Amino acid sequence: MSDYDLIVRNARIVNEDRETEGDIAVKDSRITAIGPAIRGSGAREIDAGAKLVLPGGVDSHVHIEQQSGMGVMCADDFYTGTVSAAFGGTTTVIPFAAQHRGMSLRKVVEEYHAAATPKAVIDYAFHLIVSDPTPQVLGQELPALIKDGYTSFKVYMTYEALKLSDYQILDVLALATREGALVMVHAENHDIIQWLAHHLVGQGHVAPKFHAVAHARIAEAEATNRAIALARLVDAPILIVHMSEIEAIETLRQAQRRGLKIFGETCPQYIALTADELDKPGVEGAMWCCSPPPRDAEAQEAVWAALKDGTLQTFSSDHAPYQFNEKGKIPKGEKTTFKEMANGVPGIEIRLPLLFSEGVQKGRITLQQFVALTATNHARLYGLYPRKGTIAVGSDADFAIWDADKDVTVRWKDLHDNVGYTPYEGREIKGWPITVVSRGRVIVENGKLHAARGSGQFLPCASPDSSKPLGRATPELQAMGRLGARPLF
Ligand code: DUC
Ligand code: ZN
Ligand code: ZN
Repeated sequence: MSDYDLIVRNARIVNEDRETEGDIAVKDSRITAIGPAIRGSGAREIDAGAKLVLPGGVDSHVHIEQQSGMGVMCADDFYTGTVSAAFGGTTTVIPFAAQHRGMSLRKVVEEYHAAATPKAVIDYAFHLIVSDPTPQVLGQELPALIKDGYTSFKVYMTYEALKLSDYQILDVLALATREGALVMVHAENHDIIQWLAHHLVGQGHVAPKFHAVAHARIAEAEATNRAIALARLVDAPILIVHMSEIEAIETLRQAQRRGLKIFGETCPQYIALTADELDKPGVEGAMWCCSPPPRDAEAQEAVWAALKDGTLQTFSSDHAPYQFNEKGKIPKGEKTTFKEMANGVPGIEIRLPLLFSEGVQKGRITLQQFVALTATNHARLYGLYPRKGTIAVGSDADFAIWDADKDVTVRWKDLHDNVGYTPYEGREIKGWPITVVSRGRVIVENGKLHAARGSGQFLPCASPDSSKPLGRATPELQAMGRLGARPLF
């Protein structure tokens, strides 16, 4: 009879705050001991050969088996999406349960569970997308869902079918502040985009490259500033997702310097792609179309600076998988205008290797920052820490052994998603996770999957650390109170 289920020996263990050398012992899915030369035996023992062992990635922005606002279904279901994540060293995903107008959020959540339960191979939580904040949703459904472990929701400032008015966003922010949830904001000014697009299309400029023109930088900068103002009014913690743009990032940095609980996320496409990629013959550029769009080298440098100085807390994939065909990216084939293309790029598998290669190997960020940006900060912000996001006694045994010297030329045929292309085809990457462990199960080894469909578990989230203390009376709310108005929350 072994003492442990698994022992990984001779590991270089890196957490967000320190690096140690030693062994990791696992029993009943959790880490039960960490230290030099752990005594006792494991039913399975792996010699890490002094290789890096990093926390399993937590990808807190993925779209899986979701219908987009434009009605296009993702190419990845909960099986292919989570398998692809696992091969890239990610052991937890937080996809969206997306409400479309007229739907009950409770019903939406049930449907996403029905889709994920039989298929997911790694653990998952859910954010909610709130597109219809009716009195029923605000008064009953959301407070009850927060108590049940859905403690983060995304609101959109653009996309016709999803966007909320500032008034509606304030309703959602006030509720989040009161109930202990984190609101994720897609910050782009809808009218700027619509106005530019209208004039571009009117002049016949419909090719994919004009998507990047219509989704102007100033649209992101303005909406970021406005989202922060709305959050300030009610002292709500927010996270601005997929940040790509210099001025918006600087606005975020200044808000944080003022002590506001405003967080920021960026994604692989904003460090590794530029708008030039959309400039291809015909509609081919649609493969690089996402919102906000990739920008330019100067914006990439601003993103790197913000990853390094801590302005951006999370590096997520925003995996939005659409095949390059009429059911996906280009609903009207060669006739598809940039306004009709499905928005989003795949990246769930490449997220960690790309940041490792471009960030750690090239000296732009440290290994500890890499761990914080890909795992620990996600777990903290979304109420999964310390169960996820760290290699520590008592935490779930989620980690990956990395071969930091492995050279990989990215080819879609070697990835595990169902998209049919990767925007990173032909990129050279140095460093890849070679053995992946999820709750003590060795789920990826020697290029093979060893996890059954449906073996991933749902993770209810606690209220995020960021939401405490809640609802500090802001000057505006205090002024209302002084004049005799009832507290709003
Ligand atoms: N933009 C989003 O807001 N979501 C999915 C993909 C994208 O490009
Ligand atoms: Zn978005
Ligand atoms: Zn997204």
